[in-house]
Amino acid sequence: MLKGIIFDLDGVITDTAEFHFLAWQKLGEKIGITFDRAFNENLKGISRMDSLDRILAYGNKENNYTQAEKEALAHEKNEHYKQLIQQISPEDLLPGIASFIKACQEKELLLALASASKNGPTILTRLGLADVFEVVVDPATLRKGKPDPEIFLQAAESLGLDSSECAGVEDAEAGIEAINRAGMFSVGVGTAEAMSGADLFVEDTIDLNLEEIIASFNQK
Ligand code: B16
Ligand code: MG
Repeated sequence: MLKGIIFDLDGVITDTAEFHFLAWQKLGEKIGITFDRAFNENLKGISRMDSLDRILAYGNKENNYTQAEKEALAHEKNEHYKQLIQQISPEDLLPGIASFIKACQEKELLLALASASKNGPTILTRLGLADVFEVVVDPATLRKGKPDPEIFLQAAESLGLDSSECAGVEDAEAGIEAINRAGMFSVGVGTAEAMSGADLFVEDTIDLNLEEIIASFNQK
């Protein structure tokens, strides 16, 4: 029986990708690396330090910085990002998410957040969702990022549920792989091609339907 839903943040609950892009772009200007929104797609769901490594590799500067210098660069990006996310409000919830969460609460499902973002709690507060999730996994406690299942396994354990009682909702291919490897029912938001690994997919958050997810979950 479905007892818990574990949500990704960026791309599922709200769209922070543009803010990440603007903040990385500003850092890129300083270190002489230019990239566009298409490249930014490669950074979705990827941790801050892994994102920096990808940007440095893209600019052929992967050997130009010590670990301490890279940490300073990642910190600087995060300072830009923290400024930008101050403007987030409940209006920035993706379409249909408020009613989907309400439907989950009416069914008394337990809710968790499994985001790679260390800014997750701040963003939830800005969105007016601070009290909605029983569990918010702290990504600083994880050894491995998505597609490793660790973040979803930790979310289920903290909810007091077995993986088989949970569904995960993700917009990134690495996220769907993480949910599947955690032994959970995977719900994808995105194109049929990108979400081909998901047990169920919708093209847009507005199409998330709890009854449909429960029916499909029960058939699996
Ligand atoms: P932070 P998600 C991810 O969020 C973003 O998609 C990714 O672009 C970002 O680098 C990562 O969080 C870390 O974010 O720098 O705020 O710790 O999709 O896992 O909710
Ligand atoms: Mg995401």
